Amino acid sequence: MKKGFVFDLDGVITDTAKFHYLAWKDLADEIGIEIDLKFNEQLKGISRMDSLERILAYGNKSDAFTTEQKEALAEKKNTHYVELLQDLTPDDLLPGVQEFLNDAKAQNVPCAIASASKNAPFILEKLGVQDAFDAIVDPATLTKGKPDPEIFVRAAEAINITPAEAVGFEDAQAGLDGIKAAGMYAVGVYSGEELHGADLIVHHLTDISVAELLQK
Ligand code: B16
Ligand code: MG
Repeated sequence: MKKGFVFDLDGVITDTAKFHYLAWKDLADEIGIEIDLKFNEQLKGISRMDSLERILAYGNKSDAFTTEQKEALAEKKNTHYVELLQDLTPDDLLPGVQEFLNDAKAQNVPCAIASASKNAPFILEKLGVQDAFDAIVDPATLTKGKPDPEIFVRAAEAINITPAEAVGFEDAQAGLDGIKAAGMYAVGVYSGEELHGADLIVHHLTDISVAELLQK
């Protein structure tokens, strides 16, 4: 019997991966590194600085910048990314999300966000669903990023349930690995890339109900 839900944001609640990609691609172009959509899959669920490090390693430029320069590059990408987020509206919620969250609220099932994004509160506000969540883990307070289970354990704690009592939702392999390592029931949200180790795979939240998941 499950008692609460823990959601990843990008790829589960909304698709911000396309904006991350545009902003990273622009920055990578500027420093002479060519990235494509296939490479972008590796950045899903990975923190901003770790994403930058992966791009630099991909272009054999890991040692070409100082820490300060890397911070400035990450900041520049984020400024562009936040510009791209300005036009987000509730229409950008992925299919079934609004209905699922309404249902959870109606049944008093607590919901938390476990996203690597420091922009999560702003994105949820733009989508008009900030009140649907009882907690948002602040990724700045974490010692390790996904696939470490820390963010998921902290999310369960924040809604006063144990990881074993939680259902976690993720679209990225790093996140799914974290959910399983935390000891939660894992729902993989399929977005075109193969996912391994999920207890259940769905295409959209329309494929499952709150009542059904609480029985798991
Ligand atoms: P920010 P999630 C992740 O969101 C994205 O998938 C990943 O591409 C991004 O680098 C990370 O957030 C950090 O985002 O730069 O906004 O802090 O999938 O964990 O919801
Ligand atoms: Mg994600």
